[in-house]
Amino acid sequence: MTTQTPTRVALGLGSNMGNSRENLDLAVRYLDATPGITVVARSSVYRTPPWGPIPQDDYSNMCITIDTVLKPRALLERGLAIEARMGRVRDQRWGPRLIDIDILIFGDEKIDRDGLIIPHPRMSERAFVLIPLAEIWPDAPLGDGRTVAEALETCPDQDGVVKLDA
Ligand code: A4P
Ligand code: MG
Repeated sequence: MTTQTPTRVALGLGSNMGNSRENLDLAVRYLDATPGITVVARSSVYRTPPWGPIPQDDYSNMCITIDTVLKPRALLERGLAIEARMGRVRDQRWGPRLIDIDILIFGDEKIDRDGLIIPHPRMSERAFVLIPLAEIWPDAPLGDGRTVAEALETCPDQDGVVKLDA
């Protein structure tokens, strides 16, 4: 019998449409219900000012760690399917969204193939990713030799990221 060793993965979740905290909860439940995925830890939820060129409402952001036997591409497909099932419509890049599921770190893999990029290329400058991730996996490798906790030391815009009550 062969057993697959699961890989530790960090996911970033964001929402700024509808009831964003319920949207985050539902996405975590769908992920945990997926065969081959076990949710290991979830961060607090943070209210975060919108990053990027498009004026929009504040986000709720959080991170989770999972153990998974899925391959990166299959995990991406699962995330996209959950986004679609929850009713996400893609129009504007960086625009408002009901739910966004980003693969931040997949073990120590580095991937840049067919539109899938891991580690997530913009995570190391984003307080709304690093602050929640540092709560649950401070030693996570960013792929540039730094850990999440180390990158957070020099990360801008941390003041706007506010932890919400549990
Ligand atoms: N894709 C490639 N690599 C990955 C990966 N590692 N994880 C592809 C997930 N997806 C990945 O994403 C476009 C495509 O990227 C996906 O179909 C997938 O095949 P998208 O979610 O449709 O588009 P997007 O999210 O608008 O683009 P992008 O570049 O992922 O945007 P970001 O960087 O995620 O920014 N402000 C706050 N405060 N909080 C936020 O969460 N999010 C964004 C979106 C903007 N401002 C924000 C937040
Ligand atoms: Mg995205």
